[in-house]
Amino acid sequence: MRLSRYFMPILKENPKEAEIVSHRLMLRSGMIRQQSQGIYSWLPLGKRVLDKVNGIIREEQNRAGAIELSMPTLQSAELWQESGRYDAYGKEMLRIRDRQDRPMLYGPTNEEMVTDIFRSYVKSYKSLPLNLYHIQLKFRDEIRPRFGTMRSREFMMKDAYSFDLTKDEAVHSYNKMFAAYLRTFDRLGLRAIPMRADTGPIGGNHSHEFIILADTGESEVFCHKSFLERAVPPVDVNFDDVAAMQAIFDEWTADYAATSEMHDEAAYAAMPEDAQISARGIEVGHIFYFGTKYSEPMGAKVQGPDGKEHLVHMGSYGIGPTRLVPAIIEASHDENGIVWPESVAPFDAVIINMKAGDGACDNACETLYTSLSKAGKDVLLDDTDDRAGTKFAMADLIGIPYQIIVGPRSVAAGEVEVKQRKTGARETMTIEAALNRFAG
Ligand code: P5A
Repeated sequence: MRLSRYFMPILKENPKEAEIVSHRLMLRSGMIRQQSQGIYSWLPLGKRVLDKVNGIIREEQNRAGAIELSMPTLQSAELWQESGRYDAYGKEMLRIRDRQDRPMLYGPTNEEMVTDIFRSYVKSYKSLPLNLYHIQLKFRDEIRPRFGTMRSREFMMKDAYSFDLTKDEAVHSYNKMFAAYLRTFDRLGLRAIPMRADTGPIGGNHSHEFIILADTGESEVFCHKSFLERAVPPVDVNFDDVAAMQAIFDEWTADYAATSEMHDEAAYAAMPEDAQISARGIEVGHIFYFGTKYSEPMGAKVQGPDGKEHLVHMGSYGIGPTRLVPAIIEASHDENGIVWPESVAPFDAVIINMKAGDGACDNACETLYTSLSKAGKDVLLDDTDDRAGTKFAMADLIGIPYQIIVGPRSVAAGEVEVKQRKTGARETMTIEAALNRFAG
């Protein structure tokens, strides 16, 4: 992408409405724009990051055996009347009427709709286990939307729904998602801690929130410090191995970790004092097992091996991508701007032309840009005629992991300078060496 032809509206001033650093940096770097209270456009730079986050979520869901589909944002009220949640959900649900005066709603979640899909097609235990997910916008008319996309009214969710014949099998499905979440957050460069949590309007009595520790987090949380060091499941972990999945769950739930709603002061106090962490956290994921809460009122049954009809046992599993992006920034920034983990960076590298219009600089930039693009890398070429200082500040602000700096003096020697955003480390190398380093 050539910056001169890109759309990245950088703000020079600090936006006044932003109370936390991630919100400020997302606005300043032109990632998002508020359209009305709690409703945001994702501008091109932000959209790139969001897509990378969703890509990682998708890969890990697929690896764990979940299957992607796409359900609509608008839902008919009828389904929610069947489950009994239409009245129970309260003011957070945006209720709409269509031209025939039929009650509709903008989905805050999809348990009812996916249960309807399931009951329409699946009739036998032989089709189980089944886990269906989508990555789709949701709407919740939050009382206090704030901190940009951290708590918005329209937001994106990856929501997965599992269906099993028995409770034991449903527990295995839950454990699979639990392990997939550990891998997902790790790949996003985050340390997420699973904590016992309240189930709220989704229901059931077995649930875990995945929490990132951050001073600006909205939840009050308590946990053992062992979570900060624990290794996540490896890429080749076998999701079909029931015992292995249970062992991962057991290992990650052995030590104390709970949100304030589930906090047990006595259990917390029983831990050695130097192991206690009492902090604030951001909830980036939440998983639930709720048994037959939806299958029963909605009649989602399958024929079992005994020839009889059985209500299916269900769970649902949410991750908030539009919350994860600011959560990653909260965890990874410095005084100059964002420091993206490589896995979600909007571009792998930015080539900074220090003297646009200078033949040798332009040529070197073109060579680097074309070769790296051909190698499948996402590169941004700063080909504008801004001052060098402005270009460096912009590159730092938007947090691209590597800056390849092309200036007249180094180019005359056939060299460029490479700066790592995270450490600030600089290295001079030949253009060829830079190509080899980044094209690989
Ligand atoms: C699980 C999947 C559910 O809705 N039903 C389907 C279950 N869970 S949840 O905890 O209510 O939400 C799941 C995740 O969505 C994100 N999230 C939000 N992100 C931004 N703004 C919001 N207002 C918002 N509300 C929820 C969170 O990451 C949450 O863990």
